[in-house]
Amino acid sequence: MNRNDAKNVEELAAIARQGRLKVIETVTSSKAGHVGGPLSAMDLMVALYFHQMNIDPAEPANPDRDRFILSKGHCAIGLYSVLALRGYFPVEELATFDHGDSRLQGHPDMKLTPGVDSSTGSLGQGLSAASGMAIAAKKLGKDFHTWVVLGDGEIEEGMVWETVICAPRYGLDNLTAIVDLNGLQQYGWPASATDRFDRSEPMGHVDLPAVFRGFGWNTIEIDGHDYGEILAAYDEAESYRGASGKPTAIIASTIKGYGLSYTQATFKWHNGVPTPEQLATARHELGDAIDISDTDKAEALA
Ligand SMILES: Cc1ncc(C[n+]2csc(CCOP(=O)(O)OP(=O)(O)O)c2C)c(N)n1
Ligand SMILES: [Mg+2]
Repeated sequence: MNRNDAKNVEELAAIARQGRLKVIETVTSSKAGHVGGPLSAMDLMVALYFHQMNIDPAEPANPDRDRFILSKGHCAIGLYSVLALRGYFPVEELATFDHGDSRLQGHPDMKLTPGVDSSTGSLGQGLSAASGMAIAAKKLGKDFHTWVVLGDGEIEEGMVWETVICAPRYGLDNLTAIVDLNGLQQYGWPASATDRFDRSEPMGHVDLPAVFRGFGWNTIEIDGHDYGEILAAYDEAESYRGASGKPTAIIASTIKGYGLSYTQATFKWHNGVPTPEQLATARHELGDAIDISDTDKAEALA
């Protein structure tokens, strides 16, 4: 395994556009799935799978591979699109998404899908599972990094903070938590006086970097759609492994539904099924059938 497949910034951006289009096409054809969260985390996941992580799609169970956990498991179709484009299974298999007999269930299942390292979907659990993997690596003398993507609504779950508190005590500098800070969760603003409360900006009132730092984490803040910043943050997190004695938190500011005009910055596309017209708009905006092996074309589109 190695990082020989590492791509440059323009190639990564082109792959992410294709990944976003796969999300929209798949959700449209399966008539199910989430949109906003997969699109906000797409650049973060593309940079991990196509540049950062020490992985080999031909050996998804290699014990020395880097691990990835999509803790916000409702964004499964985003992960599946990245895994398919990276070669873990045929891109055509995406068409089976959320079918009863598919390997690609609505939430990730580590027993079904090549490349899925942890089953998720019940929010709040992924960081704990990841810290277990990171502890195991330390105890077994294994040389791998465990990466996790969490949602900003998800981190309202108390279990997340149990791991935030204890991971530094285990010296887990081989663990990186990436918070997809898109400012939205499942619902929006109060519709009436009897509505529950404002559910936007779940972490809007919290100084997250200061909180993670206070609990003893290395902390990095980035624009989660800027590949220069993403790659620099990943390199910094990797440089801490075996050196800092602390886990790393990357607080990534993102836009929910990023990359597509009608899904951007609205809770209304947390989930939903595009109409044929909206699918056509996505194909127009994201570029139909970009061949990611065609570097010239990818660069021209960047
Ligand atoms: C324990 C648990 N509670 C509630 C849900 C239902 N749920 C699915 S997605 C979601 C909102 C998540 O928001 P966020 O973490 O911000 O994700 P993103 O914005 O990236 O989609 C909720 C409440 C769940 N899957 N698990
Ligand atoms: Mg969110």
